[in-house]
Amino acid sequence: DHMKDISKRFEANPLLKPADLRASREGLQIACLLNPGAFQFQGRTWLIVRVAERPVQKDGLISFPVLRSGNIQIMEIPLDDPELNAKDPRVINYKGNDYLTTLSHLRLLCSDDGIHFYEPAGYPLIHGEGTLQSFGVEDCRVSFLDNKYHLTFTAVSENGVGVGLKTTADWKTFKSHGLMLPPHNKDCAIFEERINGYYYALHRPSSVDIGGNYIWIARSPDGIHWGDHKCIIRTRKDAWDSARVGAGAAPVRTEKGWLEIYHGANEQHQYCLGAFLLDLNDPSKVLARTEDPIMIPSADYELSGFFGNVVFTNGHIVEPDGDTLTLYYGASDEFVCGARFSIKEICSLLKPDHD
Ligand code: MAN
Repeated sequence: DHMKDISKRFEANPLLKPADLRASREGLQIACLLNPGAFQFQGRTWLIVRVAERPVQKDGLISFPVLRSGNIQIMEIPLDDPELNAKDPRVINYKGNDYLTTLSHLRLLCSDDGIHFYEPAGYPLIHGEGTLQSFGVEDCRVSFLDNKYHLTFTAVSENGVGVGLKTTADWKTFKSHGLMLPPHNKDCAIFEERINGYYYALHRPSSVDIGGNYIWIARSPDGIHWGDHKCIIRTRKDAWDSARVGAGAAPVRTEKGWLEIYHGANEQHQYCLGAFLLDLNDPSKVLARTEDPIMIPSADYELSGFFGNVVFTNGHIVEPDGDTLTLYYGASDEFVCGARFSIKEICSLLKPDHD
């Protein structure tokens, strides 16, 4: 196997596990703590983690929470019900309808050293709101531009999986901009600079028939209305990213182009990380892409957990040296972890794209 993992995992991994935080309500327990967005605010490093909760499970039943008018409704289904399919720990199908086994909200954590995170007092939890978020909010990317933090996150409901947008300047009051991109779409990251006057975003629509789980780019004159969609990164046959690809956090500006860290999964649902480079002046042009992954699940907390064999990122910090990328990631869909990369080293592995 020639594939090389170039990450330096934190010795303190996992940084956070479900037992480290308290459930948001009585009767629920935290099943997974995962996929954090990352940002800097008031001189500290912050994570906005996805907290996935479910009721304590009873013998012979599967139970899961759903939001209805701001209240939690618990659904309970006998495990031997012939109309139940509960093979995937993340999603179930009952009577032809899909549900999530857990309900996610977003929670803020902060730290002085980027390693030890705690819950600061006085910041709200971000719960799903309304009929387009009744199955929760997940996997938030945070982009800072126009003196505001832009939060793009997965909004899940019986209507589908879409991209929600909120903005905030103080992390205490939020402006909701509703659904930025309709279902089926997720893994959306807004660039942290305008390019030739336009806002840009990476996103990942999915198609059940022709097409697949590919990364697209869109642009917007105002950061609210998006168009000019282009498909830029596709899955590669027989490769580590053969089944799905999706953007991580906002791309990093380098001399050679916009560097994006992305996740790719294969048919066996193994999730690795890779990178690609976009033209600085026209980011819909792909210049290069890594052939092999730059990070592969290998630590025990990445191999087994709620959904094993997964490293997934949607948050990072570029350190003041300009080369160290501190990447925060979800391991096994259960833990929050950290790893460091050299941006130069990632760039040295990029190969011109001939897709
Ligand atoms: C997939 C997984 C789940 C997630 C749903 C909805 O099934 O990533 O963890 O809850 O999509 O986004």
